[in-house]
Amino acid sequence: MAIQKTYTMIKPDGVRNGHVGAIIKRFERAGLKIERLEMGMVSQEQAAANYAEHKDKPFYEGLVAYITSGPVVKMVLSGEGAVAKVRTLMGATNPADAAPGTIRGDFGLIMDENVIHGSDSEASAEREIGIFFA
Ligand code: DGI
Repeated sequence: MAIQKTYTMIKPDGVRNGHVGAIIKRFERAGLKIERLEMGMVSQEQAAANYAEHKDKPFYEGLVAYITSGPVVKMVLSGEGAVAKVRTLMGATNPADAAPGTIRGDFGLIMDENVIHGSDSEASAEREIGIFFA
């Protein structure tokens, strides 16, 4: 399988609840390489660009308020099939449905604060890397 790059971000609850080291360890143990890593805030502009597909949804304003509420850890990871690999490690969007052993299953509690973001395709990865590591 081809080497891919993907964008992933430990969300404010993951940072606030002290899961940064445990999450990064899972990525490294899965053979993913850290290409870029930066801790910082997400701007309103970055949040709007990243979640443009949800802008008409009822949860959009809460989603933007949450992702801009505190520091996040932004990363570019690379490896064989990195996009799907990160999505598998993340688990289902709603932590209540995420399997034990996944990041959301182990560290998440509610849909509104689901610990981690990961690009859902190579095209999204390229777009999101441009948004967060311009
Ligand atoms: O790629 P995912 O993060 O797994 O999921 P997504 O791209 O469909 O949605 C992006 C984020 O938006 C997700 O991590 C949490 C939030 N979200 C999605 N659907 C809902 C939602 N939040 C609420 N409260 N309700 C939803 O139905």
